[in-house]
Amino acid sequence: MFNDATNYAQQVDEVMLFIVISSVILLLIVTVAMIYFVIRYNKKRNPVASQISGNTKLEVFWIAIPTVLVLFMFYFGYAIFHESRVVPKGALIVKVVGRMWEWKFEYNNGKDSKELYLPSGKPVKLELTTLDVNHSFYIPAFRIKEDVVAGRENYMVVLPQKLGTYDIVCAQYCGFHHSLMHTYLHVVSNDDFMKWLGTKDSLESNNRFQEYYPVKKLLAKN
Ligand SMILES: [Cu+2]
Repeated sequence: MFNDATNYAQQVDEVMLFIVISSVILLLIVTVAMIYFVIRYNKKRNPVASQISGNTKLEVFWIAIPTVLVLFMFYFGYAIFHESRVVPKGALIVKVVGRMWEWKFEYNNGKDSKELYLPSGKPVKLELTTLDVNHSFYIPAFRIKEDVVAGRENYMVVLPQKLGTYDIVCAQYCGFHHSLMHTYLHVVSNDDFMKWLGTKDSLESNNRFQEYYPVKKLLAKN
C-alpha cells in the first residue's frame, strides 16, 4: 500500500491508514454497544424504563476523545497539504494546460508535450490552467489532486523521487470524453530529462488537440 513516488505519498497513505483504523475501531465500539443495549434493555429483561438525567463524566469523555481524534486527523492532513503548497526556491516550473479532453505541458524553454516529463529528486511547481471548463489534475501514485479552475491559476508542488511512469487523469467530470483525458508522467534521471528537454517533439507531431476540438466538429462526426 505504501509508496515513495513522492516526498509525501507515504505520509498520505499513513494518514489514510490512521483514519481508516480509528474509524473501524469506533464503528466496532458503537456496534457492540448498540447490540448490548438491544439485548440488555429489551422488554423482557427490563420491563420498566428508568429515567437518566445525565452523566457529566461520560459526556466529557465522549466529546473529548472524538475532538482529539479529529484534531489529529486535521493536523496530519494539513501538514502534508502545506508541503504541497509551499514552493521551494529553485523549483522547476512547468505549465499544465487542461482542455477538453487532454493535457498539455509547457516548459520554459518553449518545449511542449502531451506527456509530462520530470526529473527525479527536484522540486517542481506545476502551474495549472484550463482553456475551457474546469478540470482536475490528478496523479494517483503521487497521492495528489488539484482543481484546474476556469479563469484562475492554480498550482501544486511535487518532488518526484522514484523513476517510473505514472498515470495522470482528469478527476473532474468535464464533458463527453472526460474518461479519455488521460496521459502519462515519466519520472526520469536528471541527465535523461535534460536530454529530452533539448529535443524537439512538439505538439505538431501529435494532433489530438485538433482531432477533439472544437466540440462542434466532434459532435458533427457522431
Ligand atoms: Cu477534464
